[in-house]
Amino acid sequence: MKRVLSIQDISCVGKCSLTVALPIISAAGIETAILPTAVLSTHTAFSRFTFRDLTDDIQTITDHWLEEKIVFDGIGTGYLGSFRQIELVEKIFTDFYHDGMLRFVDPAMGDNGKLYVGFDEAFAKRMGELCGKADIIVPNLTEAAFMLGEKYMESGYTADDIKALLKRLCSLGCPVAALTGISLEPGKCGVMAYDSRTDTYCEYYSERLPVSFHGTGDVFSSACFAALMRGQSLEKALKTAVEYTVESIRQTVSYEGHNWYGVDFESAFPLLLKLLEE
Ligand code: PXL
Repeated sequence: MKRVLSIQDISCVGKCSLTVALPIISAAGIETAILPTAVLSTHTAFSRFTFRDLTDDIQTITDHWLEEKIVFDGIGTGYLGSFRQIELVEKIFTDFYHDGMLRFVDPAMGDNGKLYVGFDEAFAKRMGELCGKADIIVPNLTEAAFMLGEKYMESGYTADDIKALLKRLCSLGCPVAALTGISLEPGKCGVMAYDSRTDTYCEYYSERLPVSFHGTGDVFSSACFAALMRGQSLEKALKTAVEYTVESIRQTVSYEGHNWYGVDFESAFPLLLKLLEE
């Protein structure tokens, strides 16, 4: 069985970060070790939340793992709360690196043209440096713009605009970049990726649902990371992650009493398992 490490916060209620990554990657049949960077009562889109920083525990935990000679086939990161945490993740990438280990970075920092509460442009630039040390990154258009210090493209962009943006993302230093939340025609939404090693692009689009939910980026990145670790090609992994995310949103809206803070990714597990067999 493959073993991965997921590094991000635990938002106790809110369906994002580790409470999404752990169940999704585990359901994909992959042993999922976790390194919680902070514990929050909820994610930061709630009007109030508690926050316990675990930065000082990170290195004592990873030192123990090194002592135990624990090996990971992949390391995935999501929301990170500080410059120091980014620095510690870079050290983990170095300390645990071995040939073939996948470093997957979701620079979870913002959406819809805005950074989440607590982040600024300097932090986004620093996250860009972490992206340069990854094997694959999966920003949305907001995160890409802030990391590169560019203007956010809300709409009206072309496929060529996205292709050029993907090349600029790879110039951060990562061989592969995938941009999420791309809509090139009405009613469709998906992802386009660029592999700078082969100078090739791939893309996958599905139905664009007329709703927006928190946590969908984390659902996408967890499923994409899991699919790659299961050995799917980049192209297949994008399809798996997009279709699973869309189905999670469909499941959420099909239930009248659904919450606003996250999607029902749990109800879409049967589809995830099917997609992973393709
Ligand atoms: O979904 C990304 C995310 C993760 N963790 C925390 C967040 C958010 C988004 O707002 O607040 C704490």
